[in-house]
Amino acid sequence: MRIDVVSIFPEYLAALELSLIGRARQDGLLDVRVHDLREFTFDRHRTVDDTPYGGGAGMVMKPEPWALALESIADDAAASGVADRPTLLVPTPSGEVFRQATAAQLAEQQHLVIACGRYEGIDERVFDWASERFDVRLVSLGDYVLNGGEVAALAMVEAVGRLLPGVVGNPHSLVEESHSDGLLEYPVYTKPAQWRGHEVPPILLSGDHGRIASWRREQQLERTRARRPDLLSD
Ligand code: 6GU
Repeated sequence: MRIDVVSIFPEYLAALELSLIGRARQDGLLDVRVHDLREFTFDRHRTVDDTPYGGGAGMVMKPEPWALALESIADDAAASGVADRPTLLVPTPSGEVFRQATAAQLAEQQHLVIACGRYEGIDERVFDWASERFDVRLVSLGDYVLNGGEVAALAMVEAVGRLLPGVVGNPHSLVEESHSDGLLEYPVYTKPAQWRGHEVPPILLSGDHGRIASWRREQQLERTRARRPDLLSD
């Protein structure tokens, strides 16, 4: 899979060189390219923002640098033989919520482009224009506000990247984790069995795999009821 990320803070994305995703890139499983939006400006101050039409607080990202950046990425991908229509992901608190199912859908794509906005957002016309060449999806991490799309881009690349074949060493760990079956994960324990006056639930030491499996399922349901009842009702 190829993922291009466009940002005015490309250094923010340096974390994608670490850990599982960094390894996947080294192994050639994931081709991540980070671009500086300011490379697509031509004035002395490399301006990417301007005041909003209609008034109001803050600044809006100008459309032309985005068009030039996205065009150059789409042209390059087409020239390097990426056949599929790319998906343009736009992290924004006004998007649809990014869920495990979203990550799973995106993991099927050949090419993702993530447009990290700052300030009050990107001129809306960029999304209309881009829909000719991209499947455009505005996506939010949840109901709170971040200062820009970079932290969300990190989350999305990690959530999608770990679903690609070969990225997670033991693919079984993808099956038994929170949200993979619509429930929260069961609690886990390791040695020692007694620790600072707290003990491991004895059933886990019983060796009875059938009873352990049903205990874990009960724990999943109980936690989901307590912490995320919304997952059970919809
Ligand atoms: Cl995706 N972007 C921003 N800027 N804020 C957010 C978010 C995304 N998701 C939650 N808050």
